[in-house]
Amino acid sequence: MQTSEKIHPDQLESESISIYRDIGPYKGYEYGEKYVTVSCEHANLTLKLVTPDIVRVSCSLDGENAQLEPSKALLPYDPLEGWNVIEWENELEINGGNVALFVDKAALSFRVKTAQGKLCGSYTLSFSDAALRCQGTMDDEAMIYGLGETTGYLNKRGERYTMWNSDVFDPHVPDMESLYQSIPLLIHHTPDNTFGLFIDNPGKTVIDLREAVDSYFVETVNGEMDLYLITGPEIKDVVANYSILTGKMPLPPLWSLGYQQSRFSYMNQEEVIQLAQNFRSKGIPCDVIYLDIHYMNDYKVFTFDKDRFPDPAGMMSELKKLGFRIVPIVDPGVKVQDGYEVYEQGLEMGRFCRTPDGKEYVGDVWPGPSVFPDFTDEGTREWWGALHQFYVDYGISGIWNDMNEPSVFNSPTKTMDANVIHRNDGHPKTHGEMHNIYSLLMSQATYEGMEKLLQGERPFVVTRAGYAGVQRYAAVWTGDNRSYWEHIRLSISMGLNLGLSGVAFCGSDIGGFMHHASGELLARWTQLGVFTPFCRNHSAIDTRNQEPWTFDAEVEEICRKYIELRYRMLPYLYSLFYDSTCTGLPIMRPLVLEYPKDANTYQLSDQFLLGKDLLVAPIYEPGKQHRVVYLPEGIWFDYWTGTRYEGGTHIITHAPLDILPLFVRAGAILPQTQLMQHTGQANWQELDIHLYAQGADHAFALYEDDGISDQNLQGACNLIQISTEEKDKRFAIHAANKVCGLQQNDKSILFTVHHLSFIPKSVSPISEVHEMKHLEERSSGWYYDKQDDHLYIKTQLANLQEVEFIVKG
Ligand code: MIG
Repeated sequence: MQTSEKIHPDQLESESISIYRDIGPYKGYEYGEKYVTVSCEHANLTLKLVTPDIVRVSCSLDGENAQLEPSKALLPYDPLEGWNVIEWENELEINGGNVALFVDKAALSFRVKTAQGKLCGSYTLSFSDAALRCQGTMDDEAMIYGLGETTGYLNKRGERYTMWNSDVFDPHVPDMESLYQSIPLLIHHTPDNTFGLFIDNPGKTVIDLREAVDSYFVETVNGEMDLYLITGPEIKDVVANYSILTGKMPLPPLWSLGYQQSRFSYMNQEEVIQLAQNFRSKGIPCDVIYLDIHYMNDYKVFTFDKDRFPDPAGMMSELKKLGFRIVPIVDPGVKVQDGYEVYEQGLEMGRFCRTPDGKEYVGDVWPGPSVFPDFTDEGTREWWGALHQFYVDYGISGIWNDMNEPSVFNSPTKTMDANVIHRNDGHPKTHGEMHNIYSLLMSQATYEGMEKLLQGERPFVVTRAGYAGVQRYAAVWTGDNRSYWEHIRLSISMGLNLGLSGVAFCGSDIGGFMHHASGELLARWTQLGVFTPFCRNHSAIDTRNQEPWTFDAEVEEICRKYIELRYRMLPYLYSLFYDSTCTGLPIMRPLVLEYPKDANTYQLSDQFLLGKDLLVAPIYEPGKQHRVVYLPEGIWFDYWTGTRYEGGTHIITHAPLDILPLFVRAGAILPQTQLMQHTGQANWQELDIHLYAQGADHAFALYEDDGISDQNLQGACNLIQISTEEKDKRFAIHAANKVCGLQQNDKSILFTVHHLSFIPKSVSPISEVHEMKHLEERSSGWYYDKQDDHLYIKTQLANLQEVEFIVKG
């Protein structure tokens, strides 16, 4: 324990003052079809165009060679041609794609402008004995978003981060500079322009937004700086462009969108089966149970403990009958033990990381002294991937990667020694240079291995550590939070910035990992958690149990109600996932993403949008039953009461324990389906499509496929395009059953129109029925319920068919 003595008031730290020098002056330039190199006194800058909207500026102090090798975070690209350089007296004007760089010859700083005349910052490079620094300007009114997984609030101005993946026991505190993930992406947002800066450096990278008021700086320690300037002008453009660089998530299997239950640890197979039966007997939907480290024999990965799990195959078939999947934890550390096959095989094949003297690097983790696969080699990734046959044989298709920073207990740095050599497919680098990407490569090995082994079924991987691009292989959960009310609030801004940083599939341990949940906390956290992309309740050993029924009947009922709501909303949620696989946009969105000109949204860290139609404003303090909600422009309806609000204003909403403040955008199209206890197909035969009138922008593409196979990549999917149109006393609904790569796609659809501004007199071309129950018996017809002001329209929609209904008042 530390006391206040740690402050040492009398020992003012003798701060070594580093002297920074400009890299200039300018010496000359050279250019080819696909690059421009500007050379100067102390460094070279090489410019390449990734797309017309993304310029790469690589700087190397090692004069000659500024042709840096991109890290494996990036998708391969072929630089574009078409550079044009104009030399002015004091400046060099370099034009390429939609971007122009103006390089100041004296300081070698440069300013970036788009062809549309939008300024995208000025950058100055300098260096000291220890670091290479890039200083970027920050406009007065600018917000800085992105930066992946960080504590704090939505806007990162005033903070400082060190990109260095770390396993910290008490990580979710405001002054934590290094968490499990490193995503060095800054999104600079002002009302009239947004642009991004991505720093591709898997080694230690400092990003300081605190020291200066009008600028920030980025520092690397390896004498290289690999920058990608990403133009906007909207935040959505920056996020989409960033996803061109680092990739998009593949569509996960539908079951991984279900509710998931975890604990460190469910100790034996009886407990696991009992847990599954509890969910079913209590009627709380759930798809997945996690196995934490105790399932293993001596914490050896790719084993089951014979006493605790004597019959994993039997357990799996029991769980399958109940509709459950298992996701086991797999850590990178491999126990050093003669006779342990994974260890012996890896040793013999030279798969583990080695120290400079050529010996296996050994560090302590759960299994005791352990060795670590060198995932930087393709051969090792393949080997590791293939080892998952062990799990696949039991019918497992999801894997949980933990401790992959990598965490090492007995090392002073708490990770692998910086001088460990990674073979990196024949281009050796030190661990210090590759630290942050180790986890990404582990997730890649896991994902690609599972993909091969599953033979046509989609894998699911969730990881704790990661680097930019991690979304291509894994979902991300935010690690060891605590059952603190503060961490409910925190999970929102963490999820929002992860989403803006390419990681759409993210979430936090619902109920909190360490510390002890209360019923009220679990109820509030579950209400929020069902609207986060990754929805898993997890808690640590020696903490109070927090499965939904472990408090009282009221809490259980609240958890059930909200988990059920998530299952009903799967068609909406799954379509958002699909959309993200195409656009790279997040699922859980800060309001600023949809309302970028509205300054009221710029610092909103305690409410968010799911897609663009649902606004979620959780309660995150004990005993609270009211909160302020900001509703942006347009008309909004309270999801529960239907109360109508004119947006552009703050409201106070009432939310007793069973109510999550939830608002629907007028114009929204919310497809829902029948409640199920676990996910089946993502080809829903019965759809309840809720239409909210009185709005603008009325279109939604409902995505469907079989939810499990990779046939979606071959076009085995359907899109149902739904749109509405409103004018005076006329409301038109259009639905078209499009692509039809799936064989059977006959639908029974019930539209519910909310908040029509008139009383419907006719709905052509169908006829009215006079009681709701008549609608249930028929295949088509309409019914208007005066009391709740809902218009119900029932129809059948076959393959490739289109329907249109005109409602008139
Ligand atoms: O705390 O595997 O973040 O989710 O339950 C030590 C045991 C290691 C950390 C993970 C947590 C997991 C736990 N692990």
